[in-house]
Amino acid sequence: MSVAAFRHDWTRDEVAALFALPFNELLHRAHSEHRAHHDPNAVQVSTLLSIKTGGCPEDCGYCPQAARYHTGVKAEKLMSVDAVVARAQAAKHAGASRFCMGAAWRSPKDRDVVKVAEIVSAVKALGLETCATLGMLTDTQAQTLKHAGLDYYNHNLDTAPEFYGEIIHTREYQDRLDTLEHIREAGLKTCCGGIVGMGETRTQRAGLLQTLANLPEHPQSVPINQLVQVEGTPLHGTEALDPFEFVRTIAVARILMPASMVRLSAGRQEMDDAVQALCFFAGANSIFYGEKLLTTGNPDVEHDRALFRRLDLHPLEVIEEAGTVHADILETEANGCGQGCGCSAAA
Ligand code: SAM
Ligand code: DTB
Ligand code: SF4
Repeated sequence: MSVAAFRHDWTRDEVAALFALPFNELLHRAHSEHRAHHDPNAVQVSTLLSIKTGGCPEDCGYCPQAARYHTGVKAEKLMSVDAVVARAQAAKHAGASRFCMGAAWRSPKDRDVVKVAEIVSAVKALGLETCATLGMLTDTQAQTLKHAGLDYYNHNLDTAPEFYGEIIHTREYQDRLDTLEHIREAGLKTCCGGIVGMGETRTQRAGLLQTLANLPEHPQSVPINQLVQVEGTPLHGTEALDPFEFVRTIAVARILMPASMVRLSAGRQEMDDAVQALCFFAGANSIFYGEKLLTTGNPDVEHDRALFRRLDLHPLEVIEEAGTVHADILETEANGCGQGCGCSAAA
């Protein structure tokens, strides 16, 4: 099916009906969709870096970087180009193909965007895909980042429209939709998803996925985060989501947005390996790799390498415009010669 033929007119009832399928039926449908559009054994690997940490004026109820909550996160200024490049180089060496840079801004000033554009160009020159998440952008800011070589912009809708006002009071859902439009119009690829486990109902989880699937284009990348509960944030202490409900959310995202990369995003450190395996079967094909997300923990690199080996997964290779392919260091170090045969010969 061509991308143009994908549906953008899902009703809430239709999405809710997918959530309500018997678990095995849902996973069968999601996995079949997954296989039709993706290599079921390939997982795209991104590394995150917080390039400007904490001190954010927004009040997102989940976020440890909001200045108003006492979470122990120390506010730090925007990192220098050299410092970010050193971290990007290390991420590439460890096997990441995409480098995602996050900043705790409500919306960057034009002079901030100029500095981030310089960082983006330097990271791109390493041969990595680039992604940034800096808050709300104007149309011209989005264009500046595109010209600098930015591939993806991450801007999450986070939850269903009707639940948004219970989690965030300092901006509107429409503000997010407006930035997403600026991103698309600038020709950037969209990375847009949300968080589950914030006390929302299943209907509201369906509402998030319905909104994402009904955007004018499916986001090329759809991060599904499980709430990382941080002491000091209003959502700390929220009742944990049943892990199978998280798997269902991944499966429904895969069915609604068949060609998108669905990222098993924040929350993996708190998740069993078996649940992660179910997520990969249900259609997740992207992860954050590296010990840290922005301010909270992620599984350590050795653990993820072992998980890839145990599940026979391999990192997705990225064909660059110039025609070169990223060195598959994750696989090389895990499997010896890099041919995926599991031998112990050096590469
Ligand atoms: N300030 C920018 C913004 O809000 O768009 C960019 C950074 S913000 C930290 C990026 C995303 O991280 C949020 O949209 C949210 O989806 C996710 N996030 C933040 N805190 C989280 C948490 N505790 N658990 C899961 N996801 C979280
Ligand atoms: C996304 O959807 N999840 C990432 C990334 N995009 C920027 C962020 C997760 C943050 C988890 C909390 C933290 O580490 O501060
Ligand atoms: Fe600020 Fe982004 Fe955190 Fe909200 S999610 S408080 S906008 S850093």
